Amino acid sequence: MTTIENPTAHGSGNAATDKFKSERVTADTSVERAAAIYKDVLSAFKDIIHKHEVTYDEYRVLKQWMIDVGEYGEWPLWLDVFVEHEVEEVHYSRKHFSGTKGSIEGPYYVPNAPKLPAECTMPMREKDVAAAPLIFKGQVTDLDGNGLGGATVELWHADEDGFYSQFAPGIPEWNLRGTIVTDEDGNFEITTLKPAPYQIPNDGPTGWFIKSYGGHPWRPAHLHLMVSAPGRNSVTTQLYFQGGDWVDNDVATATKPELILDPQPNADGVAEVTYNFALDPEA
Ligand code: MBD
Ligand code: FE
Repeated sequence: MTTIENPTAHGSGNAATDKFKSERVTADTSVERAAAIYKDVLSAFKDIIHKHEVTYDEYRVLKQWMIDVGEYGEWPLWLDVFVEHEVEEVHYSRKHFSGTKGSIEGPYYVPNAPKLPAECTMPMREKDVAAAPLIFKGQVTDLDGNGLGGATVELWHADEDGFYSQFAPGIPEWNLRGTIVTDEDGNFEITTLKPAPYQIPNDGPTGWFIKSYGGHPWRPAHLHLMVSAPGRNSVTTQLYFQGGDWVDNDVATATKPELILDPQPNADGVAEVTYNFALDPEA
């Protein structure tokens, strides 16, 4: 694991790049399919260059920027913010899924977070305990509503300052990360904290890119989840908060109306919400 010296785009970017590189990925794309895709990519580039009469200066700035993105380790960040959403939509629709909607994984998932029982509190520091607590409960089921005992709910999210463990310095390795195992009826009840709206790291080339077109770097407050059970399709998704800032204007365009929580105070005054996950059969 890389040591992150600064909570900067460069620091988190390098950590995300190292994590991604640790797994060598492949795809079983045929030569014909590769040819069709690359031809369309290049043809789209060609059309854009002609349509906007792109200048040599602009071309060189692009080249320099792409080199910078790589050197800062920001390809996972930039791609997941600006491109992953489209791939996720296609993934969900081409398999004709009808269970819980997915959303993008983003650059900060880490597999194999420590296992936690169905009723649990997320690993957190004192400063996290002092933040706004959230009780998040629900059931993992199949498409007919049958509970799936022993399903896993992997949950990871940022702290109040917008930092993810393993991608910012000085945070315990598995802070606000866990693999929750549902009880025999598929239920879980997790105590965590309500994350705050989140600025993607923007002091590097991804931030320069956003500034260059007058955009903003914000994502709404969100929980990341990966829900799995034997024989079922795993769903990678995110949950957001009703009425929260940036829910309607996410830089990563990854919100969906089905993925919005509306926690209410329980008898103890703690924000509590129920959200159930329905998993499609394995595709
Ligand atoms: C995040 O936390 C995130 O969820 C995405 C999609 C991109 C950057 C940081
Ligand atoms: Fe995130």
